[in-house]
This record gives sequence, C-alpha cells and structure tokens, in this order.
Amino acid sequence: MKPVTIDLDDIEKTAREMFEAADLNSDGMVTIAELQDLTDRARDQAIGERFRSVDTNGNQLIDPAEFSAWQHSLGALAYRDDGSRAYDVTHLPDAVGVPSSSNKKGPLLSIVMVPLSKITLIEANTNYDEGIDFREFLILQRKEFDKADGNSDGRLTDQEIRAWADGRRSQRPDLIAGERPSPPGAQSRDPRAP
Ligand SMILES: [Ca+2]
Ligand SMILES: [Ca+2]
Ligand SMILES: [Ca+2]
Repeated sequence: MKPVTIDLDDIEKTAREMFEAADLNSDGMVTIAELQDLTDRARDQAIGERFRSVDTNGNQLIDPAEFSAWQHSLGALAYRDDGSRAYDVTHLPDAVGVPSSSNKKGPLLSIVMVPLSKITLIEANTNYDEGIDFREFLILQRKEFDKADGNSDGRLTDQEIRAWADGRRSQRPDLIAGERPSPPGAQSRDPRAP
C-alpha cells in the first residue's frame, strides 16, 4: 500500500475549505466577528440540542415532569467513569479545524495544520487590517508545512509529521527544523516573489 503523504496541494485545498467555512459572508476575508459568530452558533446549537433532549414531548416547553426526568438522568450521567463532567458546554469548538469529512489524509492534516481561531487570525494578519484573506491564511499554513518538512522535499510523510509533532510537544524547535535551520522570527516567503 502506498504510504499517505501530504503535499502543498493538500494543504491549500484543505486551507480553502477551512477558510470558506469561516468566511460567513463570502467576501474573501475572515474577521474576528465571523469567528465569534461561529462560536456563538456552536453554543446556540449545543443549547438547542440540550433543550430538545430535555423537552421529550417536543412542545417547546420543559414541564416539571421533563425537568425531573432530566435531573434524574443527570444524577447517573453527570460524571463519567473517568471523573470528567459529562455535561460540559465549555468545550465547544472555538476554531475551524480540518473538516472531518477529509479523506484518509485528514488525521495527518489535523496534526500539521493550524486551526482557524482568533489567535491564528491575529498571527496571520500580517498587514494589520480587519481580517485575513486566503493568502495570509495560506502563508501561515505553509510555514507550518515547511517546519514539518524535515528533508525539504515538498512532501510530508507520516514519520516526518509525527517526528515534528513530538518535537513541538517537547518544546525543542531546534530538533524539528532538521537539516534546514529556520531561526525564530524568520521572514515568511514573499508572496509576490515568483
Ligand atoms: Ca468575511
Ligand atoms: Ca489582513
Ligand atoms: Ca518531506
């Protein structure tokens, strides 16, 4: 079986999907307000789902019997076996990650690609305007790709990605860059360059 590798086309295609998912008004720019909207929608959806699960007869009201039944179920389920809270709305997604519908490359892309969050937006917004365009987002993703591409052949193998992720976890960026040193604060490539 051919091993799965990631190339820049995969990064660009997936970055495009993430960007379009966050660009709610499709104007080619992702703003903080749009990311906040996405978080709000996720929260509203979670609350809506919770409400519907309690409102068992679906009349849009929670009557005392339904409330009591819900509390009862909470008693049994409030804590999972591992002690974590089963009902926790604090872990809602606040970033757009690699689409879960991605093909078999998805798991590797998820390791190497940066989710589109408010922090990402600030980091990628190199011209300090109201948001990031796709080019700015792609430059950020390519930086990560280049860091992970230890042998600089334009393809990421499973091993390269995992080695890079391990290095990132252990806070040893000097080991990640491999043969090609890239000092902190190195300039990103000029997008206007040929
Ligand atoms: Ca927009
Ligand atoms: Ca910008
Ligand atoms: Ca490589």
